[in-house]
Amino acid sequence: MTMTGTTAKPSTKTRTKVRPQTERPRLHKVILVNDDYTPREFVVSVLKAEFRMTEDHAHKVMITAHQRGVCVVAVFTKDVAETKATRATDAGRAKGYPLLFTTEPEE
Ligand code: TYC
Repeated sequence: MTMTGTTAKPSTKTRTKVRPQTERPRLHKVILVNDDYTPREFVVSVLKAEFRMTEDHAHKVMITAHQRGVCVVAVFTKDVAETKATRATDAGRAKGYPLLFTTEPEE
């Protein structure tokens, strides 16, 4: 018996990449940016009000941004991070300060 026509050919079947269905959405960092004009105590008050920080934690975050230029405040889903960054930035603007909070996706 001959075996003509039975040679396997490379599969050309496409397949969507398999991955677990348990992946959570990427989180986004809220970043506090230093400036030369916003009073330290005002930065602390915004961190407490908008990010529900204790005085102690808010002071540490403010000092880190003051010394290093930026500090990660917290991580949230994209929508929440953007909303909080906008509200916190607007709180400074309402007082005439250049206080800035930005967001960026986590790696
Ligand atoms: N650098 C400001 C000052 O000396 C205080 C400050 C800290 C402002 C952190 C912004 O993100 C900031 N008054």
